[in-house]
Amino acid sequence: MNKPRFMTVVRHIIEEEKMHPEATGELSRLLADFTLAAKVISLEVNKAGLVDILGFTGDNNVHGEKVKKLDMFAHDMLIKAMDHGGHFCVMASEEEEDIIHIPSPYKVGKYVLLFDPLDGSSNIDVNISIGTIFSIYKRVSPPGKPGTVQDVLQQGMHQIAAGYVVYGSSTILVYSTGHGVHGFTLDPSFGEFLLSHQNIQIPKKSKIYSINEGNYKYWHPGLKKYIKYLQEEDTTTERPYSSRYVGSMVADIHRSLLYGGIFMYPADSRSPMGKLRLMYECNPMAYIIEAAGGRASNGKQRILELKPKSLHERTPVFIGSEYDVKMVEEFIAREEIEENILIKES
Ligand code: P6P
Repeated sequence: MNKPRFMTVVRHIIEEEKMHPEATGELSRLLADFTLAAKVISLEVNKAGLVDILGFTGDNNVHGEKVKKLDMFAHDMLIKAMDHGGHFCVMASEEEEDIIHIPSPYKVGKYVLLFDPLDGSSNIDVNISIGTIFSIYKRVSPPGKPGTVQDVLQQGMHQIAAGYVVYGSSTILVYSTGHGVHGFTLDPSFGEFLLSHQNIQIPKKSKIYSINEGNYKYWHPGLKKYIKYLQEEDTTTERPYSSRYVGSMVADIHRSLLYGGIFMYPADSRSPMGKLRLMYECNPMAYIIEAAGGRASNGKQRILELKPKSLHERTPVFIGSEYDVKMVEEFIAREEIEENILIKES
């Protein structure tokens, strides 16, 4: 990766748009609005230990999970920053059961925004990295009217931009508009995201796997065999792999993007669709990883091809270095072929 120029994320977005004649500059403006929200959320996340913002609001979110104050702060901040710029016809958030309409008198725009305001929030109190994830589409319903559920429930392959912010030892924004993946590190001294990772390419093969092994007994037999395979010694395929699991999707995938690796949150016998959400977690992350030369699937099909049925639906996810994701898909497929043969023979 060549040495990044002294460039802010807004300047970078504008330069990116110059390379695409069809661009209107509107994407630059809405991404600039997002960075404002990201800076404010970063400020709160980094001082959460100092003010009485930790602990529970006493409310539950749409999934019945205890909501941390920071979750709601991030959710409200993103809506406040994004709802009046005239860019969006509708929004959706992990923290809201239904789609979020643009309040009058604000202009209704041509884009759609989905976001997970603070992923990994269960880690807030123990100072583990957490993140914000966003996904942007063009509307499919007629212009000038409020957006609809159809605008929101689009296949991930139709995203026009996606990204995340990881609030860790530093705050880093990673985004793509489909032409490369770029990272910007927040300089808190003057509140600007500066280009720090230009045109990120994920290593094609890795030596790191990332999964919650506490669920081992509930996994698909093919996945069990794959994990055991990774733990065997074989220098020609750089095994055994190292295991790294933060328990915060944005942190685990950010590491995989930079170092290479495969992050997995599979279905299991207790959770037939896994845990992670398709629309505002897996689709945007899959968009980023594929734009960086990696692969993202549900074990059988590209995440970006999945046809969503509901806003908060979950999907199994295997995402990261292309070689490694293809390998786990092969283990799962081989096991199912063997199972089918056994069923036929029985
Ligand atoms: P588990 C965090 O709560 C989260 O939604 C993701 O960020 C993370 O990858 C996953 O859940 C961790 O889940 O079951 O391993 O604790």
